[in-house]
Amino acid sequence: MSIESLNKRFSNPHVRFRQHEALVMVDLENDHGQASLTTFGATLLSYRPRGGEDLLWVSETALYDGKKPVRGGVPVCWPWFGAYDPAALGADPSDAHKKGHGVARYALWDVESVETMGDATQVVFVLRPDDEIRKAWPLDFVLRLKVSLGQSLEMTLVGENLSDRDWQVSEAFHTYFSVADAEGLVVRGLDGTPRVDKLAGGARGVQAGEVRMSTPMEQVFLGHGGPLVIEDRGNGREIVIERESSASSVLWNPGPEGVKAFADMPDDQYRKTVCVEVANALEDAYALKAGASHSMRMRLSVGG
Ligand code: TA6
Repeated sequence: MSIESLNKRFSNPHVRFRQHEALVMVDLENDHGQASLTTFGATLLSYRPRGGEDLLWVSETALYDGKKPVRGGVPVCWPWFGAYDPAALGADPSDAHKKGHGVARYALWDVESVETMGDATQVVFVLRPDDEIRKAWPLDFVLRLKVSLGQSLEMTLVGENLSDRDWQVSEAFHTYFSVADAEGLVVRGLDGTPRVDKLAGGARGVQAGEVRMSTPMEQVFLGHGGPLVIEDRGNGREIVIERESSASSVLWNPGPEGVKAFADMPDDQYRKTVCVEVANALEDAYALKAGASHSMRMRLSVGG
């Protein structure tokens, strides 16, 4: 659908569609702030609470070609997180190995609705499998992402299994937060939580005290669903992450060497972002029964 038709069909004083290179962007603005998304991957790329700075980081060298996910914002990882694992997932796709973090972030989603709900503005994106997706994931589904700009920014991912078999879902909001300095950044809320250190060969342990980020870092925290707080002191703010139906948190930063492997991330940018991901990963993956649905919710806001 053309930009003109989208603006006509989903006409709302707080929502505007526009083209950016190959991508359709959706801009939201109301008394609570501003947000921008693209229909490619249904990726949130910007969230600025009124009077504040952006909570999200997007790479200056990100691609907007509709082929590769935009590096930054909130990529949606579904129905698997990380590398494809046929043993866990049960399907036998031919080219799934090309698609880390699932099919959703590579797909063009449709806009299903745009609504004003009280003082919030909500956009719902919907994804149904096409031939391209079926090559990587042959089982039928419908996936919705509801994004609401209100007092906070709320994202709800609802996956429905329309096939006749059960399958395993792992998933994440793979959020790239914008921070003054990733090195030594404190993330609260994970004290006492079991964790897996991917950079230490999957070594298991239990987090003692608050997390102090190092660069690089890649850890998965399991079996807890409490809020997380990023102490972004250099920017004079705390970023608060609340969630529902998410039992894992993934903390990731590529570090000074790892960043060199990312063509769409300038080498000096690794200190400017951390991924703090609301997820269901590893043993927190769950069975999505035939005919059933599941929603995972994340709420972002800024505190003191
Ligand atoms: O969530 C952490 C992670 O899985 C890392 O292993 C990492 O390389 C990253 O996400 C980015 O993945 P991508 O496929 O977007 O390049």
